[in-house]
Amino acid sequence: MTSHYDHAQVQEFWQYVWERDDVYELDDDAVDPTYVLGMFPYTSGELHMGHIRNYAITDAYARYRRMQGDDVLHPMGWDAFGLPAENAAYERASDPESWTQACIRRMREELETMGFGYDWSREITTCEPDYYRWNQWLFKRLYEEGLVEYEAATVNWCPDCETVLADAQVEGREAERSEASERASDEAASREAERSEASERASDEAASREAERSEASERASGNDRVCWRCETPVGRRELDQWFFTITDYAEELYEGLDDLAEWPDGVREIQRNWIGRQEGARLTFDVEPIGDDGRGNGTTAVDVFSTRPETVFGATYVAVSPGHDLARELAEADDAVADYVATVRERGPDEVGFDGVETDARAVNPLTGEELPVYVAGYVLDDVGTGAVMGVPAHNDRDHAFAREHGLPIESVLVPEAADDVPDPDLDLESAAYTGEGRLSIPDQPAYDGLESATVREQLPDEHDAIEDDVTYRLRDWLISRQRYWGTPIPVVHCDDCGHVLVPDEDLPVELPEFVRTTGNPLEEHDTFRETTCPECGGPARRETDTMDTFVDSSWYFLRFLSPDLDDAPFDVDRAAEWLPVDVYVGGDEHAVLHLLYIRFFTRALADIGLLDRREPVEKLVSQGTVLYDGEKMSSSKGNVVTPQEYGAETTRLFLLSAAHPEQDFEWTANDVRGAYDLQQTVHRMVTEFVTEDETRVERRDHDDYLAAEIDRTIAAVTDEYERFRFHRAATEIRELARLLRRYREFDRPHEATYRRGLLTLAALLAPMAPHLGEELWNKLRGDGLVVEADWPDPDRDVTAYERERRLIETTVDDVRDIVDVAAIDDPERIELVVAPDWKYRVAALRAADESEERASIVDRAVDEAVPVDRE
Ligand code: ANZ
Ligand code: ZN
Repeated sequence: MTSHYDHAQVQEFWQYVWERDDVYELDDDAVDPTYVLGMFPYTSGELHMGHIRNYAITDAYARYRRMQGDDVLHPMGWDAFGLPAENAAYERASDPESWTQACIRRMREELETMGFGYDWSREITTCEPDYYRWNQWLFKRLYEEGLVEYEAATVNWCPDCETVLADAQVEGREAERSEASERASDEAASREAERSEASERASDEAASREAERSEASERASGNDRVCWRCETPVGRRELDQWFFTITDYAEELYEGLDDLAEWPDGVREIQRNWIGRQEGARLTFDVEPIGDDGRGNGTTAVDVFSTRPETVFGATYVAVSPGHDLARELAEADDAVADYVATVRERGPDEVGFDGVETDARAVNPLTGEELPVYVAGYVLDDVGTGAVMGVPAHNDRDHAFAREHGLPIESVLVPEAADDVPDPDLDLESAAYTGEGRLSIPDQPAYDGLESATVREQLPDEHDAIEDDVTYRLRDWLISRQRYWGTPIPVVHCDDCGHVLVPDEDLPVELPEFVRTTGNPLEEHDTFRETTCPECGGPARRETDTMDTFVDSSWYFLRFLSPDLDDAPFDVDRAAEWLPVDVYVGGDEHAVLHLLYIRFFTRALADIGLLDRREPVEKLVSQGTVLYDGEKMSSSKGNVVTPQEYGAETTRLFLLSAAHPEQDFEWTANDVRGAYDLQQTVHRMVTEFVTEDETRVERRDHDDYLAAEIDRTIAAVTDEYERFRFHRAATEIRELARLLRRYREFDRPHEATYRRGLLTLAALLAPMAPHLGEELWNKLRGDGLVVEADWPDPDRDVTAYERERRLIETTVDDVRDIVDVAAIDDPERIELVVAPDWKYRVAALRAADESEERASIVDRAVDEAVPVDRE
C-alpha cells in the first residue's frame, strides 16, 4: 500500500469495479426511483467545463440519494442531430453520421474517465432510427390532436445555392432575438444568443423589447446577410412550414409556472416574459372605403390590440402589418401599397424601421368618431396581437417614432399626476411620448375627463361594444421545419390529389437516406427518397424533405430513458406514471426558455393525448452557473478551456462542486484546484497511516467524546447541505472534520473505534463528490464492500442539543482568546488550538501533550471564567 494517492490508477480501478458490478443499473421493477437528470449534451465535439460541472452536480446528488437508500435513475444519452455535424461534414471529408458517432465515442470516454455513475444500459442516441422513429410517431399523435399546422412562413433563401438557410447558416449576423431567428434557431450557434436573450428578458422585459426595436431600426440599413457557403447575399422567401401550436397552451404554461415551487425564480420569470402574457383590450375600428376601384366599398373593420385602451382618445392613425388581410386587400388596388408589402417581405426581421405607407382607407375611432388615416407599417408585427395597432404617438414610444417620421399629429390625452394638478411643464411631447399612468385630460369627453387612466382602462370594455377585454401572448407557435439533412425526417408525403398525407405508423421510421454532398438540402437530391407513392391513393407523390428541429428530440428524451429499448411505443406508459416526474433536472441557464418550455409543452400535449398522467415534467430544476476563467466564460471558442485531464477527474469534480453553489458563476483558479487536490492527498494519507502505522488505544478519554460529537454534528450538517444542493458547504464541513481528526491524532494516540469511525465518516461523506477516493478509503478501512452501496452515515446522537452547546461555546471563544493571549502562550500553534471553537478537545489535547502544568491551569482557568456557569 502506497501512501501517495495515485489518482489516475485509483480512478481506473474503481471505474472498472463499478462497471463489473453494474452498480449504476436500475432495475425495471424499481418502485418509484429518484430520477436525477442532467441535460444531455449535443454531440458537437468534446465535453467542456460546463458539461462537467453539470454532470458533477447530478452525479453527486444521485450518489447521495443512492446511499440514502433510494433506487436511482441516472441515465445519459446524446442529442445527436443538428447543424454542427452537418457543417463538419462539409468542412471535412466526412459525413454527419460518422462524425457524430466519433464525437459520441470520444464524449462517452470522457464521461467514463470522470467516473460519473450512469446507467449506461439506458443510453439513447437521438440520431438513431430506433429513437427518431418515435419523433415521427409523436408528430403524428400531435397532428391528430390538432397541435400541428402547415403554414406559410418567411425563411432565408440563398438564390445561388437555391436552398433555404437556417438562421445559423446566414453569416454576418448571429441568430438573434428576433422572432424568426428564435424559431428557426439552430441550437448550437444560437445558444450564446439565447443566453443573452434570456438574461435580458429576466432583467426587464419592457426595456429590452424597446432596446430590441430600436436596435432593429438601427440595423435597418444595408444587407450584410450572406450565405455561409457561397457568400451570396441572402433573401427571404415564403415557404410552407410545419408548426407545433404551442400557443394553444400559452395560458396554461404561464399559469403553471406559479406551481413550480422548486424551480429557480429567475427561470420562471424568464419563461413568463417569454410567454409574454399581456392583458389589454381589443378595439374595433370601422374602415372605409377599401379602394377607389369601387371594390369592397362596404364598411369593413380592423381589430387592434392595446394594453392601454384608455389612450384611444389620442389615436391619430391606425396601422396594420404588411401581412394583414387588409394590407393584402389594399395592395390589390394600390401599387404603392403593393410595392411596400413586397419590400418588407424581402428583408430580414431585424431590418425593421419606422417606414410605412399611407393607404386610401380611413378608420373610424370607435369613441370619438374621428376619421383616421390607415397605414401599412413594418413595425407592426404580423403575429402579435391582431397584427394591427391604433397609433397613439403621445403615449407610446414606437407610435411616437412613427408619427415623427410621417408627420402625424401627436395628441396628448393623458397627463402625469402632478402635486397640484398642473401638467408637468417638462413634458415635451414633441421629443418623447409620455408612457406612464396619470389622469385623462380630454375636455370634450366629459364622461372620462379627469379620471385616472387605470380606472378608464377598466371601465371602457364594459361601456362600449367596440371594446372588449383581451389577452395576448408574445409566445409564437413553434416552427419545427428545418431545410437540412441531419435531423428527423418529417413523416409526411405530399400528393397532388390527396394533399399532405401522414406516413402510416407501420411504415415508420422514415429513415434518413445516405448523406450526399450537394449545394442544397441533400434530401432534395435523393430521388429515391423524395419520389414515393401516396399512402392514400397509391399515385406518385413527393416526400417531405424538411427535417425536424432538434429541439423536438430533446422535448421527450427524459421519457425514453424509462424504457429505452421499447419497440412498440416511445415509452412505457405505466412506468412513466410511476417513475415521473424527473425529481431533479440540472442544466445550463441558456436553456431557460426554449428547451424548458418545450418539455413542459410536450408533457401537457402527451397528457392530453392520454400517454401521461401529469402536466409538468420536472419537480426540481437546478440552473447551473457558468465557470469563468479570467472573468470570461470558459469555452473552446475563447480558447480558455482547462481540461480535466490536467488535474485528474476527481480533483476537477471536487473543485467544481466545492467552489460555489451550483447556481453561482465562479472563477476557475489554479489555487483552489490545488486545494481540492490537497484535500484528497491529506485524507488519503490519514487513512493509509491509520491502517499501517498508527498506534491506537482502547480506553476512552474525554476528548474522544468531543470528537465523537463532532463526527455526529458533521454528519448532520453535511446531510443537510446535500439535501439542499449546497455541495460547497458540505465540502467545507468535510474539510473541517478532516482537520479536526488530524489535530486529534497529533496530540494523542487515537482511540481506535472513534478515530476509525471518523475516517469512515470522511470516506462516506466525500463519496458523492469524490467517489473514487471514497471507495479507496472505504476499502482500506473495511477491506470489503463498496461505499457507493453503503448506507449513508447516521449520527449516533441527537445533535441539536450538542449544536446548541457548541454555539454557546463559540460565542465565548473570543473571551477565551483574550485571556490566553495574556497568559502568553508563546507557541502560536498552541494558541490557535486553544481559541478555535473546538476548545474542549484542544484543551484536553494540550494536557495530553504533556504541556507544563502551569499552562494547562492557565487554560483551565480561562475556560472556567469564560464559559457561563448556568450552562451546566
Ligand atoms: C395603443 C397604445 C397606446 C399602446 C399607449 C401602448 C401604449 P408593449 O407596449 O410592449 O407593452 N401593439 C399591439 N399589437 C402590435 C403589433 N402587432 N405590432 C407592434 N405593436 C403592437 O406592447 C403592447 C402594445 O404594443 C399595444 O398597446 C400596442 O400599442 C402595441 F399609450 O396600443 B398599444
Ligand atoms: Zn394521393
